[in-house]
Amino acid sequence: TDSILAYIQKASKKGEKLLAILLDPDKTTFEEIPVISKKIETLKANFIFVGGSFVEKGVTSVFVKKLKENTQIPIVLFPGDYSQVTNKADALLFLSLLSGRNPEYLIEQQIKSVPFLKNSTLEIIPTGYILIDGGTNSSVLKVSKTTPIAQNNIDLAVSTAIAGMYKGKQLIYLEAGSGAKIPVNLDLISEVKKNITIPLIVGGGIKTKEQLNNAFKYGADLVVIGTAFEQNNF
Ligand code: 1GP
Repeated sequence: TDSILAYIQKASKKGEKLLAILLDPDKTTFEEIPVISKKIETLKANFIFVGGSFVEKGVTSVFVKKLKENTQIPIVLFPGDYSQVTNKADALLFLSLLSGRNPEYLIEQQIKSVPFLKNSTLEIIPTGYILIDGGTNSSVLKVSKTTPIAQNNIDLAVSTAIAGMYKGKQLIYLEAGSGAKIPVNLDLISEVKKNITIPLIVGGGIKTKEQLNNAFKYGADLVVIGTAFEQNNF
């Protein structure tokens, strides 16, 4: 079978759009997992992303194990911290916060994950993570202590994405922050998409079907929905 990355690359080439539901183990109880898994299957989501900014050590691995008992949908780790990495998942977005200038999230966290990863079978996907100002002081901003790129600074967003591609990232993730008031603006999505040849993930603050379809239409290959799913809007 295809790796997760190959699957995303193929879909992107064919113009097939992918959906990921983000679950934060900090906000979801183990008891809810069976019902939530059913709901995600009904939505025909392609992936379940698992991660959060404040997840306690050890919780993610139990959480993913329980998810695996309830669904076959591939599980991709989207960790806020290296301590969330677990072998129980299928793949790991190996994130570098390219919009930020905090070495902790450019290289330190990545180094800390290596003693675990070098003995693991997880698929590791180099991902350039770019924060766009979503109009809220999101957890990513608080935790990373970085400044997001302004929604109208399309040139900077594009150059950051291209630099990420040149650095060897296999995916670019445009993030407005979980619970963002303003999702990534559509022109920014389309300009970034036009300028990269690797698949594009978009997430943060997408609350309606219309916003989802627009993100796809303007160039997102994969859209991530967390908060709106938790609030039963999807
Ligand atoms: C956050 O992009 C994801 O990392 C999803 O954001 O919770 O706003 O859907 P939401």
